[in-house]
Amino acid sequence: MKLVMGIVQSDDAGRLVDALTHAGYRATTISTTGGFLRQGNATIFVGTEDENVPHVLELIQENCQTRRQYVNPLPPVMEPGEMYLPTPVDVQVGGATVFVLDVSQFEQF
Ligand code: 2BA
Ligand code: 2BA
Repeated sequence: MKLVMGIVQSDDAGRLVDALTHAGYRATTISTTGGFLRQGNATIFVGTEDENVPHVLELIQENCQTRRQYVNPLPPVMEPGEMYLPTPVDVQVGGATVFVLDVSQFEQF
Protein backbone atom coordinates (compact mmCIF):
# COMPACT_ATOMS: atom_id res chain seq x y z
CA MET A 1 0.00 0.00 0.00
CA LYS A 2 1.11 3.59 -0.71
CA LEU A 3 0.26 7.00 0.63
CA VAL A 4 0.15 9.57 -2.16
CA MET A 5 0.72 13.04 -0.71
CA GLY A 6 -0.02 15.82 -3.20
CA ILE A 7 0.60 19.51 -2.50
CA VAL A 8 -1.72 21.40 -4.85
CA GLN A 9 -3.04 24.92 -5.26
CA SER A 10 -6.15 25.64 -3.21
CA ASP A 11 -8.14 26.49 -6.37
CA ASP A 12 -7.57 22.97 -7.75
CA ALA A 13 -8.16 21.02 -4.54
CA GLY A 14 -11.96 20.74 -4.71
CA ARG A 15 -11.99 19.52 -8.30
CA LEU A 16 -9.23 17.01 -7.60
CA VAL A 17 -10.97 15.56 -4.53
CA ASP A 18 -14.21 15.26 -6.55
CA ALA A 19 -12.36 13.37 -9.30
CA LEU A 20 -10.64 11.08 -6.77
CA THR A 21 -13.79 10.20 -4.83
CA HIS A 22 -15.75 9.77 -8.06
CA ALA A 23 -13.15 7.23 -9.15
CA GLY A 24 -13.61 5.38 -5.85
CA TYR A 25 -10.53 6.58 -3.95
CA ARG A 26 -10.56 7.77 -0.35
CA ALA A 27 -8.93 11.12 0.24
CA THR A 28 -8.17 13.55 3.06
CA THR A 29 -7.42 17.22 2.52
CA ILE A 30 -5.54 19.48 4.89
CA SER A 31 -4.98 23.22 4.50
CA THR A 32 -1.26 23.98 4.27
CA THR A 33 0.98 26.99 3.57
CA GLY A 34 3.89 27.12 1.13
CA GLY A 35 7.19 28.08 2.71
CA PHE A 36 8.26 30.39 -0.13
CA LEU A 37 5.14 32.33 -1.10
CA ARG A 38 3.59 31.97 2.38
CA GLN A 39 0.24 31.46 0.71
CA GLY A 40 -2.35 28.83 1.37
CA ASN A 41 -2.23 25.60 -0.58
CA ALA A 42 -3.77 22.20 0.03
CA THR A 43 -2.22 18.84 0.79
CA ILE A 44 -4.24 15.82 -0.24
CA PHE A 45 -3.54 12.36 1.14
CA VAL A 46 -4.69 9.27 -0.71
CA GLY A 47 -4.01 5.86 0.75
CA THR A 48 -4.34 3.21 -1.91
CA GLU A 49 -3.01 -0.08 -3.28
CA ASP A 50 0.28 0.05 -5.20
CA GLU A 51 -1.33 -0.74 -8.55
CA ASN A 52 -3.64 2.31 -8.29
CA VAL A 53 -0.82 4.83 -7.88
CA PRO A 54 -0.37 5.57 -11.63
CA HIS A 55 -4.12 6.29 -11.94
CA VAL A 56 -4.09 8.56 -8.88
CA LEU A 57 -1.11 10.45 -10.35
CA GLU A 58 -2.96 10.77 -13.65
CA LEU A 59 -5.99 12.29 -11.88
CA ILE A 60 -3.73 14.74 -10.04
CA GLN A 61 -2.05 15.74 -13.31
CA GLU A 62 -5.38 16.19 -15.10
CA ASN A 63 -6.91 18.35 -12.38
CA CYS A 64 -4.03 20.61 -11.34
CA GLN A 65 -2.75 23.48 -13.43
CA THR A 66 0.52 25.35 -13.43
CA ARG A 67 0.13 29.08 -12.76
CA ARG A 68 2.45 32.07 -12.88
CA GLN A 69 2.45 34.40 -9.95
CA TYR A 70 4.21 37.73 -9.37
CA VAL A 71 5.57 38.15 -5.87
CA ASN A 72 7.57 40.83 -4.07
CA PRO A 73 10.68 39.24 -2.57
CA LEU A 74 11.46 39.97 1.08
CA PRO A 75 13.53 43.20 1.39
CA PRO A 76 17.28 42.72 2.02
CA VAL A 77 19.02 43.94 5.18
CA MET A 78 19.71 47.65 4.53
CA GLU A 79 22.45 50.02 5.64
CA PRO A 80 21.28 53.48 6.77
CA GLY A 81 20.69 55.72 3.74
CA GLU A 82 20.24 52.82 1.29
CA MET A 83 17.03 52.59 -0.69
CA TYR A 84 15.27 49.41 -1.77
CA LEU A 85 12.96 49.38 -4.79
CA PRO A 86 11.02 46.10 -4.76
CA THR A 87 10.82 44.42 -8.17
CA PRO A 88 8.16 41.74 -8.45
CA VAL A 89 9.55 38.33 -9.38
CA ASP A 90 7.76 35.97 -11.74
CA VAL A 91 7.35 32.59 -10.02
CA GLN A 92 5.94 29.53 -11.72
CA VAL A 93 3.89 27.52 -9.23
CA GLY A 94 3.57 23.92 -10.26
CA GLY A 95 0.35 22.05 -10.76
CA ALA A 96 1.23 19.63 -8.01
CA THR A 97 4.19 18.42 -5.97
CA VAL A 98 3.67 14.77 -5.18
CA PHE A 99 5.39 12.39 -2.78
CA VAL A 100 4.56 8.67 -2.82
CA LEU A 101 5.33 6.96 0.47
CA ASP A 102 5.36 3.29 1.44
CA VAL A 103 2.76 2.43 4.06
CA SER A 104 4.01 -0.17 6.54
CA GLN A 105 0.63 -0.68 8.17
CA PHE A 106 -2.97 0.39 7.54
CA GLU A 107 -5.76 0.00 10.09
CA GLN A 108 -9.31 1.26 10.34
CA PHE A 109 -10.97 0.81 13.73
P1 2BA B 1 -13.97 6.00 6.54
O1 2BA B 1 -13.46 5.00 5.54
O2 2BA B 1 -14.03 5.55 7.97
O3 2BA B 1 -13.02 7.28 6.46
C1 2BA B 1 -13.10 8.36 7.36
C2 2BA B 1 -12.17 9.48 6.89
O4 2BA B 1 -10.81 8.98 6.93
C3 2BA B 1 -12.43 9.89 5.45
O5 2BA B 1 -13.41 10.94 5.40
C4 2BA B 1 -11.07 10.37 5.00
O6 2BA B 1 -10.84 11.71 5.48
C5 2BA B 1 -10.11 9.47 5.79
N1 2BA B 1 -9.65 8.29 5.00
C6 2BA B 1 -10.15 7.05 5.06
N2 2BA B 1 -9.48 6.24 4.23
C7 2BA B 1 -8.53 6.98 3.64
C8 2BA B 1 -7.52 6.71 2.66
N3 2BA B 1 -7.34 5.46 2.12
N4 2BA B 1 -6.72 7.72 2.26
C9 2BA B 1 -6.87 8.97 2.78
N5 2BA B 1 -7.80 9.28 3.69
C10 2BA B 1 -8.64 8.30 4.13
P2 2BA B 1 -14.40 11.03 4.14
O7 2BA B 1 -13.60 11.04 2.88
O8 2BA B 1 -15.28 12.21 4.37
O9 2BA B 1 -15.25 9.69 4.13
C11 2BA B 1 -16.27 9.39 5.08
C12 2BA B 1 -16.79 7.98 4.85
O10 2BA B 1 -17.41 7.93 3.55
C13 2BA B 1 -15.69 6.93 4.83
O11 2BA B 1 -15.42 6.50 6.15
C14 2BA B 1 -16.28 5.86 3.93
O12 2BA B 1 -17.15 5.02 4.66
C15 2BA B 1 -17.09 6.68 2.92
N6 2BA B 1 -16.33 6.96 1.68
C16 2BA B 1 -15.30 7.79 1.51
N7 2BA B 1 -14.87 7.83 0.26
C17 2BA B 1 -15.66 6.98 -0.42
C18 2BA B 1 -15.71 6.58 -1.80
N8 2BA B 1 -14.87 7.05 -2.71
N9 2BA B 1 -16.68 5.69 -2.14
C19 2BA B 1 -17.54 5.21 -1.23
N10 2BA B 1 -17.54 5.55 0.08
C20 2BA B 1 -16.61 6.43 0.48
P1 2BA C 1 5.85 27.53 -1.98
O1 2BA C 1 6.95 27.12 -1.04
O2 2BA C 1 5.03 28.72 -1.59
O3 2BA C 1 6.53 27.76 -3.42
C1 2BA C 1 5.83 28.30 -4.53
C2 2BA C 1 6.71 28.33 -5.76
O4 2BA C 1 7.82 29.20 -5.54
C3 2BA C 1 7.34 26.96 -6.07
O5 2BA C 1 6.44 26.22 -6.86
C4 2BA C 1 8.61 27.35 -6.82
O6 2BA C 1 8.36 27.67 -8.18
C5 2BA C 1 9.00 28.64 -6.14
N1 2BA C 1 9.97 28.40 -5.05
C6 2BA C 1 9.77 27.74 -3.89
N2 2BA C 1 10.86 27.73 -3.11
C7 2BA C 1 11.80 28.43 -3.79
C8 2BA C 1 13.17 28.82 -3.50
N3 2BA C 1 13.76 28.44 -2.36
N4 2BA C 1 13.81 29.57 -4.43
C9 2BA C 1 13.21 29.95 -5.59
N5 2BA C 1 11.90 29.64 -5.92
C10 2BA C 1 11.23 28.88 -5.04
P2 2BA C 1 6.39 24.64 -6.72
O7 2BA C 1 7.78 24.06 -6.76
O8 2BA C 1 5.43 24.15 -7.74
O9 2BA C 1 5.82 24.33 -5.26
C11 2BA C 1 4.48 24.61 -4.87
C12 2BA C 1 4.32 24.32 -3.39
O10 2BA C 1 4.57 22.92 -3.17
C13 2BA C 1 5.34 25.04 -2.50
O11 2BA C 1 4.84 26.33 -2.18
C14 2BA C 1 5.45 24.12 -1.29
O12 2BA C 1 4.33 24.31 -0.42
C15 2BA C 1 5.29 22.75 -1.92
N6 2BA C 1 6.58 22.10 -2.22
C16 2BA C 1 7.22 22.10 -3.41
N7 2BA C 1 8.33 21.35 -3.34
C17 2BA C 1 8.39 20.87 -2.07
C18 2BA C 1 9.32 20.01 -1.37
N8 2BA C 1 10.43 19.51 -1.97
N9 2BA C 1 9.07 19.71 -0.06
C19 2BA C 1 7.96 20.20 0.56
N10 2BA C 1 7.05 21.02 -0.06
C20 2BA C 1 7.27 21.35 -1.34
